[in-house]
Amino acid sequence: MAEDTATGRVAALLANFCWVELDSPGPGAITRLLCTRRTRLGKRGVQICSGDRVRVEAIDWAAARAAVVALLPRSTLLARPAVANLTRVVVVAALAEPEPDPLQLTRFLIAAEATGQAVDLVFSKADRLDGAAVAAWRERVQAWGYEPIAVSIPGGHGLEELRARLSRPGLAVLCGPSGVGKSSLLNALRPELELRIGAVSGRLQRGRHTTRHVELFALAPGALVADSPGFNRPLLPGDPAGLARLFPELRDRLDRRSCQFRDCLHLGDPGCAIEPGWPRESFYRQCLAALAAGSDGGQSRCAPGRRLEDGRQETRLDPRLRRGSRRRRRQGAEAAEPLEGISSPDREG
Ligand SMILES: Nc1nc2c(ncn2[C@@H]2O[C@H](COP(=O)(O)OP(=O)(O)OP(=O)(O)O)[C@@H](O)[C@H]2O)c(=O)[nH]1
Ligand SMILES: [Mg+2]
Ligand SMILES: [Zn+2]
Repeated sequence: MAEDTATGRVAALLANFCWVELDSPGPGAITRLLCTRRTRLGKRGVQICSGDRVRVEAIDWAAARAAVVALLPRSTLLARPAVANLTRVVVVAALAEPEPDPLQLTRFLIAAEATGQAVDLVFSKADRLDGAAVAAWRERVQAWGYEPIAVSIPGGHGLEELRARLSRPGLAVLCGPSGVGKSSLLNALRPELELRIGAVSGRLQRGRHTTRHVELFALAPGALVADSPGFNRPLLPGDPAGLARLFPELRDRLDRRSCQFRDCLHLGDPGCAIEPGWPRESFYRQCLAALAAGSDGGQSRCAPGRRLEDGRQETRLDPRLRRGSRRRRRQGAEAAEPLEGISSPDREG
């Protein structure tokens, strides 16, 4: 490989810059480069996400800087938090502070299932409820098709089980509302990370949006974990007919028996394989209604990147976009122009 080009993985996105973790160390054992980038790669509108594999050029090894020039093909994509090439989604819900909201939790799980990757459910702050209440939540989500890991950081419960799950090769993404303890979990698993955490506050005991961008960390050889900013309302995937298959408890039944009509929405129609009265039925109906009302589009701002999967080709960056302006370069990595593209939605409530 020529000296001024290399490949690596986007470990974190700042406003106009990203950190790229190199596939193999460069001169001086450099493993990370601070790279200029634009939120869109070239005219096709492809946006870089954390987790993306990229090619960098114009490397200044002494300054550990370079420019991202191409996006390598993606295998998977989570729309929000925007993470590419993930292999596992870990949905984190607190058992208290903030109290679990089963409809919101269902939306997080739907978004996770839509990636087609492994999905785990973690109940955090198990120390805040008594054993019977924790068991009640466990049974509730078992009926949804999930075997949750209940974790208490003060008591150390569940942490080793979580570590084992996250140490499998691949890229796992922690996601969930603000204040549920995602960064705290990573600190408990790897104290030297010293990630910023924030107290919950207010009547609803909401978090304070402490984590501001997605960042990848190594937990074991070949095992990366992404911390992400909390948010409240994941979008639903756009296709109403596909929604049922994102509920594991329905998917199992639909695998065994099919409905009389191929486009069945499982709302009590004749010949439907799904018996009415299942535990998450009202959430399913609310999600369908939201899709029908058009209040949910599910279209990821990162979605154009999917096109790469067909082409299996690098997407070259328009040369005019390779470098930020001189003004921005002088300002340094943190003080860039207002957030655009995929960085901004993660900052909403
Ligand atoms: N009692 C208790 N508190 C916890 C536990 N885990 C985290 N917390 C507290 O929950 C609060 C929020 O923790 P964070 O780790 O900042 O939450 P987060 O999910 O990363 O939040 P955002 O970055 O805003 O998305 C902090 O006050 C933590 O101390 C736990 O197991 N038990
Ligand atoms: Mg956090
Ligand atoms: Zn049906």
